[in-house]
Parts: sequence; structure tokens; C-alpha cells
Amino acid sequence: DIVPDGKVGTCPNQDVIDELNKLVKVHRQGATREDGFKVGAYTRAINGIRKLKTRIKSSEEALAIAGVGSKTAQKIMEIIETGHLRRLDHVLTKEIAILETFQGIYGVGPKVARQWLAAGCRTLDDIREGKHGVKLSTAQHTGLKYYDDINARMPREEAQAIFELIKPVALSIDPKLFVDIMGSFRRGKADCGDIDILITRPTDDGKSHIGRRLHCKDPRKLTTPLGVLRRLLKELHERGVITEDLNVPEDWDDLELVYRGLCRRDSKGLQRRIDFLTVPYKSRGAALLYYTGDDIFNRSMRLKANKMGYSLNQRGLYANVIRNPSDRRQKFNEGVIIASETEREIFEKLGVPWQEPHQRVR
Ligand code: DCP
Ligand code: MG
Ligand code: MN
Repeated sequence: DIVPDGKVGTCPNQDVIDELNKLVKVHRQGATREDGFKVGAYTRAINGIRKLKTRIKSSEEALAIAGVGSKTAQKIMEIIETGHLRRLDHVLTKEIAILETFQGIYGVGPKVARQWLAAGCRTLDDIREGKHGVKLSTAQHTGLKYYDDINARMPREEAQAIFELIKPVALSIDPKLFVDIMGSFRRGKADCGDIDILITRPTDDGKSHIGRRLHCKDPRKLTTPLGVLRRLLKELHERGVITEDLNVPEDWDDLELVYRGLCRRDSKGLQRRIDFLTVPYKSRGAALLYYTGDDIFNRSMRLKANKMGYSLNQRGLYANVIRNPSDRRQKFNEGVIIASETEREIFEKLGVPWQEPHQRVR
């Protein structure tokens, strides 16, 4: 959930956007539910302001912007009139920067970062040296070790080259696999934060990527002894393509698995983040849609689904979902799947015109 920096063209209210973006950063480090709401509110306001062709002149004008309520309108006018927000003078921007630095460690979220700050840690060296009683998980330790590598984005050519080391190995395990790159790569971005690989397999011959005949719990009937993902990871480790595990599935005996790790192109390459996802063949459309993103596009598709009384996730589009009237986020049942095999079906059922992956950005 990155706030767009709006570098496209010249925006007549760029100063307002810049100040509100600082507020988003501040509240992103906040601990309360209220902070979460504010991140959402200011992000929506920023998206509304970005669409304006003229300078905001009055609070009425500010209030008329989609996503702007009375409190945000007040802030907008303060920026228009004084050039900045006084509130930002009182927040400790240095502490915000420290929290952001800590969260650059893989496996560290806002909560842990705040704990470390409260304990007295200020730098990555403090963390590295285990000052103030800091203890790292194995994944966090690896995250810290490769901090700079992991926080650098890679050119898409490198993502492509690494994928080309992986795909043939996967197909040599089972030629019927579907293996492809999702995420920012599929959206055509010039650089990628990580490599997201989706794996599934048609079940027309009664087999799946678990490596065993469907509905058969007998290990002697395994077609690939370790299951496709496990065997693939083992081979990629042996070839030095995968270098470190970060998050490994607990139970491999599932069609739906998530693996997170590090990989590299060759011994001179940087350590890059890589995610593998396996899904049941029936869910492939919904999984493609979800893992292609981007996250803001996904949010708007989910919102559209909810407004139509449906529910959308990486498994499918569901109808007849009964929600708690006083808390719409709470579902009383799962509903029935009405689309999941292709992305197009899901767009159609939602009444959203087809968008190519590269168009799926906020
Ligand atoms: N996703 C999502 N919501 C999240 C995280 C992920 O909808 N909170 C979906 C949309 C993303 C996809 O999963 O596009 C892959 O997640 P990444 O974090 O790898 O994001 P991207 O690949 O889009 O960007 P990056 O280049 O930073 O990896
Ligand atoms: Mg990605
Ligand atoms: Mn990813």
C-alpha cells in the first residue's frame, strides 16, 4: 500500500498532496485502529485531489472532493493558506524514520518496530548487536543480514532471468504444471520488489501438484515423492538459485501453499526476494487476479464485489454470502463460488470491463 507520489504531469495541488502524504507516513506507524482509518481517509483524499485540474481555493471546494470530509478539508485549507501542517511540527519525524528503517527488516512489522524503539534501539546496529534485549527470529536474522539487497528493487530483466532458471526445473518435475510470474512483473513494471511465482496443475488425469492422486491419502501412491513445490525448492537450493528460506509451509500436504525465500541469478547477483504460491486448478483465475494486483486494484475489485453482495478472494468470487449487518466485514457463511477458473469470468460477473494486467493500477 504505497501512496502514489503523483509525478505524472504537474498537479496544481502538489504541495497539499505532499503534506498529506507525510501524515499518511505518520499514521502508518501508529498503533491504533484510528491510525488505520486515517491512512485510508488521507489516501482516498490524495487520490481525489490528484484528479483536480485547478488550485483549491475554498473549504467548500475542498469538501466537494471525493474522499474528503470536514477534518481533511480543514487540513487542506491550512496547507493552502500557510504552506504546511502545524500538526507535523509536533510529531517526531526522526522516530518515524527509525520505525521505517526497522520495518525494512523482513519479518518486522509496526508492532515489533515500536517495541524495539520503546526499548531504546535506534539503529540497525543496535538490533544487530542484540541491544536492549532484542531477539531476532531466524527469518528476521536473514532479513537483517541481506537488508540492502532485499530493500533494493530488481530490473525486470533480472526477474525474467531468474524465472528462466526456475521454470524448466519445475517442468522437468511435472510437464503438466502451470508456472508463471505474477505481481509487478506481470503488470509489466520496469522493476520488481520480488518475484511472485504461481504454480498449479490441471487435474484431468486425476493428479495434482501435491504429487499424489487426488483424494488419495496413501503415500505409496505419490507420483512425485515430495510433492511438486517441495521437490522444486530442494532442486533450486541444490543449484544455488534459492539461497535462504524465510517462510516455509508447515503442512506440505495441501493444494494451497505459500513459500517465501531468497534467490539469486548467480554468485555475483544480489539476494532477491521470491514467493511461490500453489493453488488448486479450479482457483487459478481468482489466484491470477489476486497475485497480479496491484493491491489497490484488488481492493477496488473486492469493494465492487461486496457492493453487489458477493465476496472476492484469491480462491474465487462467491455469492450468497451472509454478512453481519452491524459489521459488514464479518461473514456468517462462505457462500457459493460463481467464478474462479478464469480472470475474464470474474471481471464479467462483477460488470467490470476487462483490463489487461498492465492497466490494473489504481
Ligand atoms: N497483494 C494484495 N494485498 C497485499 C499484498 C499482496 O492484494 N496486502 C497481492 C497484490 C500484489 C500481489 O499480491 O500485486 C503480489 O504482492 P507483492 O507484495 O509481491 O507486490 P507486487 O508484486 O505488486 O509489487 P513489488 O514489485 O513490490 O513486489
Ligand atoms: Mg511482487
Ligand atoms: Mn511478493
